[in-house]
Amino acid sequence: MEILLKIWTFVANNILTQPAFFIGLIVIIGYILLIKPWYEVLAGGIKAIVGYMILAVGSGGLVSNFRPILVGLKDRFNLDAMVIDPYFGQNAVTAGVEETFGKSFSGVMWLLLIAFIVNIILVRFRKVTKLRAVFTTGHVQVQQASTAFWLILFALPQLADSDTWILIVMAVILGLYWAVGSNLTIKATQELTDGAGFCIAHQQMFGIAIFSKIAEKMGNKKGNKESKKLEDIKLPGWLSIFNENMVATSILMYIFFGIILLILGKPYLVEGGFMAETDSFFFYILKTSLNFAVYLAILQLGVRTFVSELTVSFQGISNKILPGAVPGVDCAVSYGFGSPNAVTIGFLTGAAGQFLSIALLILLKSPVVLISGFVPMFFDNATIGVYANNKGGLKATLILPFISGICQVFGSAFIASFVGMSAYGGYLGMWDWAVVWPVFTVVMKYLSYAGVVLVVLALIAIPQIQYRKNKATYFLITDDYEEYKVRTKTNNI
Ligand code: ASC
Repeated sequence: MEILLKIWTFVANNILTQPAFFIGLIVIIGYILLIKPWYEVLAGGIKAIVGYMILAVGSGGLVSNFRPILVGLKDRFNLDAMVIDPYFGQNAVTAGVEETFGKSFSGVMWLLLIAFIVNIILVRFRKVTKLRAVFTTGHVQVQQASTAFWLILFALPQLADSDTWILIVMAVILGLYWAVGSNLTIKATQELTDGAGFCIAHQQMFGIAIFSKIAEKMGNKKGNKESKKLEDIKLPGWLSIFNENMVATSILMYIFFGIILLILGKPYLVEGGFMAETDSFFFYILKTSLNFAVYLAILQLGVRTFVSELTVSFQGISNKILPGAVPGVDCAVSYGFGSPNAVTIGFLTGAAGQFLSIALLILLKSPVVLISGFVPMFFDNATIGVYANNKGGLKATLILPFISGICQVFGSAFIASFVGMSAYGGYLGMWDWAVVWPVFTVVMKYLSYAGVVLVVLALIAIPQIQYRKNKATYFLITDDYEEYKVRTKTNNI
């Protein structure tokens, strides 16, 4: 037993929570199952791992450059505010969970093991469960596990007495959330990527599903010129420079971060060690904001490097061991598809929604004030922007991430103060955790174990409802996307 746990801990630490190696392993297994020659297995594995690592350089660069700038606003205005961001959320759990509940969560590795097995079993029995997605983004699962630990203990404090019971309740609810959430993103992602064969396993899965549905309704209005997709809009004259993503992103980010950096002011930035006294403020702003376009380009290169390997190799897994399964990957993978300008616009309108909501919190003298974190502001809203554009064009890309930003702020302010996390400076803040999990928490708080049963039943019911609404094409969309396209066009399902 001891040795098994050691092996598992090693695998979980080095592979399961490291998406690059997890995806690499999946690609290698997939190619082996497809009986490819060894050198193709090796080459595919390397491209998958390096590609994912490139993506991580891009997303990590964005986070490390821009997170301190946004958080700087809190210090600059001496706000007693919590930050909505996974990093601050995790710190808040570490800082406060022991004090609040008298215990901390040490069972993360067990949770990942059980949840992973549950996920595989649910997909293996897809005929019954209607679930098709395997979660591969372990780093967000760890973040979610610590937040869920707090939320569930808050709702059911009696669970604190038993490590086994808390583990079981968490594994069931989280495992289902992962399987059901990623499954919910399959249709929109297949349609975005023209059948690339993956879906999203991240922190805004319900958000993607809900906003894609709304965008579809917005885009469907016949003769609605504004619902043109961004990639089909060709701006005239000098505005045509915005047709090119790198130029558009650079200019827009220069304005956006330029304003924030001007608000922070040179003295603050010098004192904080961001820049030297002798540096030119103008060039500092220029360099910082252009870095955004640089990291975005790196991120997209990473996606291009590994996605085709994953698509091809996963056929080995879905043909041989897990029929009809699709891998769930990081939301940033979607930035390699559709219009790259949707990434930028989604981020900016999401930011506008967040800033407006924060201003309202301050004006209304809310007992909790929060400040935007970069990860929810960018990764949620850019993702929602990409999906919104694909279904509803420009109008949806402008409106839906804006609404998402509002949900993130008010939802997080509510739940973090309700459960007492705001006192410890942070909350996860991603869309599902600002909207869906607060609902789970309230239901469980007021109905206790009956609430747990209700949440579980609701989660189980979601794929069943999806299936019943589209029986003819539900499995076809992953099994044979070309055939799906033919059928949905001709039958107009
Ligand atoms: C998160 C998180 C990150 C990013 C990354 C996006 O939720 O913790 O580091 O999103 O996964 O690519």
